[in-house]
Amino acid sequence: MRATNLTVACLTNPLGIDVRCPELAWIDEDGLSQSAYQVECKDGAGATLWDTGKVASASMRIAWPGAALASRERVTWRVRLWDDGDACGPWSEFASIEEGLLSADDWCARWISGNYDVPTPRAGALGNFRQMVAAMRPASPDQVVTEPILEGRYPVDCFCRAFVVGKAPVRARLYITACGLYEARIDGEKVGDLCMAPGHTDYRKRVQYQTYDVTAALATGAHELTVQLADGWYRGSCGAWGLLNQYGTQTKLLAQLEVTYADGHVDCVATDTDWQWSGDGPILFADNKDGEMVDATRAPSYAGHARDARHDVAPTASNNVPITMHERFSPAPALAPNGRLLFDLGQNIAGWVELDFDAHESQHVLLRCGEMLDADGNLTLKNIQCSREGFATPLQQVEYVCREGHNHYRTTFCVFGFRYVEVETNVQLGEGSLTAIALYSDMRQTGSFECSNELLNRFFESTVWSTKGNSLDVPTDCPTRERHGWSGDAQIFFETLSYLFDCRSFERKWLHDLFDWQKRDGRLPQVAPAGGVDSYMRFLDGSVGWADAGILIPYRYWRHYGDASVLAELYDGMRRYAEFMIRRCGRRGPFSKRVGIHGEAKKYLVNMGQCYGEWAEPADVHKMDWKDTVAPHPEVATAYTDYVLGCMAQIARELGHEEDEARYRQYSEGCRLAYQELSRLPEFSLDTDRQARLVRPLAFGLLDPQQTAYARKRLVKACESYGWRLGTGFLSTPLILDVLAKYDLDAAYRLLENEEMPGWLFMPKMGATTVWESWEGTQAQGGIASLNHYSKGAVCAWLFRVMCGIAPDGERHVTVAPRPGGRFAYAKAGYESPCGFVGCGWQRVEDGWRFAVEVPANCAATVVLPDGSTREVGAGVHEFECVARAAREG
Ligand code: RAM
Repeated sequence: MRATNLTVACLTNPLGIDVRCPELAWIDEDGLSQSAYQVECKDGAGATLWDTGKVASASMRIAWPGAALASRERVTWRVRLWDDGDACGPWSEFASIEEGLLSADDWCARWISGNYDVPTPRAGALGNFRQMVAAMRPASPDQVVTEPILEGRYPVDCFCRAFVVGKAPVRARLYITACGLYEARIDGEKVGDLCMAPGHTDYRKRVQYQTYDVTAALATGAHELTVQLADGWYRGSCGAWGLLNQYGTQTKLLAQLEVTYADGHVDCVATDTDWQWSGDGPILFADNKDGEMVDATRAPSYAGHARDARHDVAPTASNNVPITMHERFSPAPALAPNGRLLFDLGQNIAGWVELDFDAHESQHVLLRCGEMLDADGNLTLKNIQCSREGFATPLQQVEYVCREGHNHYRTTFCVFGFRYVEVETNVQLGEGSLTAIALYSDMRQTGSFECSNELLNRFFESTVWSTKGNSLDVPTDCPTRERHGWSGDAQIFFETLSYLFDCRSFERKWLHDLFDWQKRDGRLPQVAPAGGVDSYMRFLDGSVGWADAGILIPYRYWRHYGDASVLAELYDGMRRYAEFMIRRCGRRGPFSKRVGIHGEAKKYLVNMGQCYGEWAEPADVHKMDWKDTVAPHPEVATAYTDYVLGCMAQIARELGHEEDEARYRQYSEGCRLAYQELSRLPEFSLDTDRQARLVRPLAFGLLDPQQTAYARKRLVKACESYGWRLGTGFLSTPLILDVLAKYDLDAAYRLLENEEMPGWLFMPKMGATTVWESWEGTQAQGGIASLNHYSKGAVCAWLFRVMCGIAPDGERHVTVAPRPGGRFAYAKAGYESPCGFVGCGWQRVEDGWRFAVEVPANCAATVVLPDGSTREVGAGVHEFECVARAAREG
């Protein structure tokens, strides 16, 4: 038996983390069960730092047993295992850990900026609004940009520092970050493969630095470290209206190159005012959303010097996977009806564009990226743009001026959401000259699914693609219009995400973004990191279903990964949010309508505070108007307060906070009582065709037995009367199949297999390659609707957990309870859990079903078959058959 996939704080061979006592974990291979392990850790010189010796244990992870790691410390470690027969396996390969700079004192570098004055913008929300209306960018998407440098925006800063390496170094590290986006090069070669660094945080509170191993780039001799610095999220456009200067006005850079020699001597090249600077490089304009203007005939002069800058936040490591380049698409161009070149990737992605071609100096290329074609077959950005007279964003365009000879362009400081690229140019661009590159946080894909319904397979793939397109250091709603870290979207999608990808470090980083925002009253936001949120939306911070992410994601993280450390890490903030929820109980606000419930129940009714409610049900089920976001939603808010505080009680119990547990339980139960009373009122009656109204209380167990029985029947009737289409909105769509499957599996499958709008399978039927924001596609919301919005893909968790029955429950154990049904001939799902691969597939046979279940080494599973029979099995592949009731004929 041997250990593979060695990880440190959920990362593989991390370089530059700041976890001083990281957890170590591995996966067992070749064997049934582990009886003991030994972990050995060595320092840089190969001397043993600690050795656990043979430890009789089946655990595949250990808390750091040694002394806390120090700044820059690099160690290697390996594992060997004993199996159930006490046979000792071979040592694993060595894995490594290297700490970054752990304290502010480790930085000798100084923050620097470009040497130009940036006027202080008008402060506050109104300032943002005016700025938005003042619209300093080019007008309509159809207008060719002619002005190279736009008012109020600055070209990319170019910094340069020459240095000499006297003798061959044994180790060289570049520690670097920015308020803005940086790209560093040594002697013209890009350092590392990270993109859009240093990533997205609220830079006023948290700045992430990266660590690069640049030893191989530094032979003895003269070198040049150059860095380009762009606006990025820091002062470039954020949110639907592209608000500027969300975190500051002056972009800044901090870099420290440490070159270590064999004798222990360290040379340090650090940012200071000696660094050369100029603003005359090839990138004249760069904005995350609007694109780039590049003049390839230009090269930076570095004629000036950097200026001293300040930033009072000590940089920290992100301890997260980086944003990197992934899939590449090189389609052949076609001629669009408007006479322009059109490249169709065949897949909607978020990413970059790369061009390779020959041209003469001053020829040009203008390309524009979008998700859809209009009725004539030409590219349109209508569905993703917010526009007003003379202003539209995102532009998602690149204007490129060629140099003589070969031209190579690749996006550096923006990201586009697109399937189509439209090009206007006077150069020859043929097949192979344009490549689109998907860009996303480098999470390992862990989930796969396949079944006999091709549309469902395509919907699943669309969900995977929407996940990729919306994982850019932050889980976003869409990669085009808003690009916000919406807390509601992340909350409803978390379970699906945790099957599809190893999202542990990614989500943990984002939870810090969420709590970075937290207000003194405990409120959590609708969007994190802060920034780009229009002022009229601010009242919706604290909305149930959205802000609840601060409790629901850590809760589900713990449940799914069996790792409670996330709870302990965030508990203070979670508790403050729970108290914020509790304070809304029994109170009324200015827009609260009277709800006629009395006595004890009244104390727990949540009829205060704005919230999104169910949000975005199909228009013929509930047409939203402005009142939906202004008035409280007592039904939704009371339900979520019960559910979230119920989760919080379990968390408090796990962490041993007994008083808290009792308090949250009391409020959770009180809310349930209030909900039952509310459901007896005519205006909140359970006699409704609104599916969400019935799904919610059934999912959260809010009703008394009589009400429950009624609601169950009524829900089936509601589905029936809506033609077995989905009538739920944002919050209940991920819950409806679970609710139905509990007592009427056929009903769940009928809804899943529905191909009409609104329905999941309607999207692939219409050719979608990513998940749409609206059931109606772009027909909804006045035509403004993203085609790359993962939230409706949250149903995929059901495919893993119920349809194929894979439900991780704690370390080294999984329950596998597949529930075949519908018109499916077969289905299979695989999930690379932190303990190894779990698979379950089923196939319809003559009089029932045949199942295959795969359990990873050193794990056990409880297999529950549809006939109710249960078996405990160990590692390996197991096959079962079971006679089933007659399946619904297709
Ligand atoms: C939309 C977003 C998001 C949702 C909010 C309330 O604009 O796209 O999906 O969470 O509104």
